[in-house]
Amino acid sequence: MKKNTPLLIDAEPYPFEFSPAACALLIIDMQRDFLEPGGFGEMLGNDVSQLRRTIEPNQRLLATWRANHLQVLHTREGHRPDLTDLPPVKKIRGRSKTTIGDAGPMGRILVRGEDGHDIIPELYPLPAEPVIDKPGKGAFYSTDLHSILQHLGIRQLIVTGVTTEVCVNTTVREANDRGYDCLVPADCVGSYFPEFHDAGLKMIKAQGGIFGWVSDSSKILAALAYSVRRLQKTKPTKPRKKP
Ligand code: TIU
Repeated sequence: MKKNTPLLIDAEPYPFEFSPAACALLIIDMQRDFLEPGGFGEMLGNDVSQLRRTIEPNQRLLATWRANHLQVLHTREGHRPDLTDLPPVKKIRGRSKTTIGDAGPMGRILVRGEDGHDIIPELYPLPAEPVIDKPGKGAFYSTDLHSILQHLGIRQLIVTGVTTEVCVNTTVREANDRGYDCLVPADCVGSYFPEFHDAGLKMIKAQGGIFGWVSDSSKILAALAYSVRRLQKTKPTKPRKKP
C-alpha cells in the first residue's frame, strides 16, 4: 500500500479522505473490567454482550493496521494505586457499594496493574504500540497522547472501543478541538445502552460532521483493499525482450 496516497472511505455525512501514513487506529478502553463476563461492568448489572460484539470487527481492523505497518495506539481508563489522581467526585458519584479502587472481581477496580484494568487478550497491544493510561474519560486529558501523535505526524484518527457515548465520544470531541479528523466505525464501538450508542454516533456526524465522520469497518477495509489492488495493477512490468 502507498501510505501517502489519500483514499476515500464511504462515510457519513460525506466521504472521509484518508491518508494512511497520517492516520492512527486509536482503540479506546477495551479493558477486561468493561468487557468480560464477571467483570466490574457486568457486576453493575450491565449487558456486556453489547460491548463484546465490537471485539471481532476491532480484531479485523487491528490486523489490517498491523499488516500494513500503520500506527496503532491503545488507551486504558484507570488510576494510580494510591488513587491520588482520582477526583473525589468520581469516587463517590453513582453511590454504588463498590467503587473505583475497591476490590472487584478482577482486582482493584480501574487501578493500574490490576487484571481487570488490562486490555482484553483478543486485542492485546504489541510492545511497539503505545498504551495511553488515562485518568479521565477523554484520552487527551492529563495524558501525553497529543505530543505522541504530533511526533508521529498523525493528523487523523480512526477511533474505536468503548463506550460510544462516554470515552469514545469524549475523546472524539477532544481530538476535534486539537485539529484531528476523526472517523468512528459504528460496528467497532459499543455501549451498554443501545439508544445512547445510536445518539452518540448521530451527535458526531450531525451538522455536517461537527465532531467527525461515522462509517463501518467493512468500508475502511474495502478502501484499503482497493488501494492495494490499484497499486498491484499499476506496478511497472518488466519491458519485454525483443525477439
Ligand atoms: N471507557 C469508558 O467509556 N468508561 C466508562 O466509564 N464508560 C461507561 O459507560 N461507564
